[in-house]
Amino acid sequence: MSASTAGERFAIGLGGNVGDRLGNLRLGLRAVAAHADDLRVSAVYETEPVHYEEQGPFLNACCIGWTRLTAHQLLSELQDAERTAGRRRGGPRFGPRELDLDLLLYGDQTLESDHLILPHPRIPERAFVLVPLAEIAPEWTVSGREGSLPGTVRDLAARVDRTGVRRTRLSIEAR
Ligand code: PH2
Ligand code: MG
Ligand code: MG
Repeated sequence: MSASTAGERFAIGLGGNVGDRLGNLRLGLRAVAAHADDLRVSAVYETEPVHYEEQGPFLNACCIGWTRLTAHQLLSELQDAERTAGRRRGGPRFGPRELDLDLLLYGDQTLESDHLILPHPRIPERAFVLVPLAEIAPEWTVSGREGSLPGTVRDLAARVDRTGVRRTRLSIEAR
């Protein structure tokens, strides 16, 4: 599938800092791949925890692709994969997790429902999202929310503090 065929473009952030971090990211990517065409995957980064610092470092990556699922259907698949990786709800907000699959962008859709906000509200402040995403989708415009200006992923990535975000030689791409 591509821009000329049916479906919508999505961006997903993958992360985790508990258990087999790389294996869990790969599990998450396989779950996404089952519903995606033209999947592109960033490098894997090791990143210092933000928002809640009493936890170990994360592995983070991003992927983009095209899907025929709606945003809510895709979200439900992501949550299934998080559970398959062993993640259970509870624990501190922003705390340790086996696998986190965040739907970051879905076309140019903006929405705010109980379970899903698009674009993901914390994209502009998160180097662990913007640095990998800028590798694969620098031109994608993130619409401004709550009075903030829209900007491309490249522009947002250029402005964010990337301290604590290290590119690794690890890969989660299916070989
Ligand atoms: N996810 C969080 C909280 N903090 N820090 C890093 N470095 N990477 C993450 O994926 C992350 C985080 C909650 O989703
Ligand atoms: Mg998250
Ligand atoms: Mg999440």
